[in-house]
Amino acid sequence: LAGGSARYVIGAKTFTEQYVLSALISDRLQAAGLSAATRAGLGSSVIYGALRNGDIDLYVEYSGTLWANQFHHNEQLPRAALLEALKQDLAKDKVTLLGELGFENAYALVMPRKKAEALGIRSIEDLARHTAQMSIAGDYEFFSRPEWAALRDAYGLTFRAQRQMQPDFMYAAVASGEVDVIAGYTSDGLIAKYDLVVLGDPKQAIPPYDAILLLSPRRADDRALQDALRPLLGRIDIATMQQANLRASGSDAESSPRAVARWLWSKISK
Ligand code: PBE
Repeated sequence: LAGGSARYVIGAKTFTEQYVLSALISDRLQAAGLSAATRAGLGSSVIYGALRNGDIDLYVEYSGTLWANQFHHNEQLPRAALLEALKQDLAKDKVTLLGELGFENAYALVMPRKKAEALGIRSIEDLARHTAQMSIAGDYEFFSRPEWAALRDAYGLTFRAQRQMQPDFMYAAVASGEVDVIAGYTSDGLIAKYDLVVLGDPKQAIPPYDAILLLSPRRADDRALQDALRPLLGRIDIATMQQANLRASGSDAESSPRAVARWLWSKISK
């Protein structure tokens, strides 16, 4: 969609959940009589800057992403404490954190359940003893992000091969044995569908990743916008988001981001 005459521009990153959530937001704005357009395909390294500059008006971010990548913190904090600390960073940029959607979408190391059981692997600590013989796949951002460096160094991970993949394809690749481990997303429904297991992170090297709604400085006092968005806050739990993402991974008409966004709204507005 072109941004031309629309009053509000919603930003979206480069994976399925973001297409669904931006469609959900767009529908909510339109239902409130506010015109909206979406600018998709903004990677994590540019989307926050676009919001701060006012090139986009709002988007869904994840707390740990900003914490590690934008504000360069390496301190480990629990979910609520990290959000509080993040608010201070955002306030300096005059960016509004309107609230949480209710679920986390964290990076997690994921592998087939059967293979993990056969090798006695339950945590990343267990995995570390095997990585010299293993390959790992991650999305196009993962291996250049500080979260990966922190994880690799905390556990001494030394994979023999490292591949970048479109996130939707990672699950089938690890299920079929094309790669041994993936850096998956915990809100993806495909983890359960392919009988994969999320490995524990006892050293808490991976931060919490609450999904949060951010508004540009220009929208800090925009009541109409904020009232339209408030019904989304705290309403999307992890099971519901996983179901939505699973629906969106299909290829029929019901799987389009807009169709899934409407399904999601029907679930959370009851
Ligand atoms: N995440 C996990 C990434 C992608 C998946 C939500 C933390 C991010 O967009 O920041």
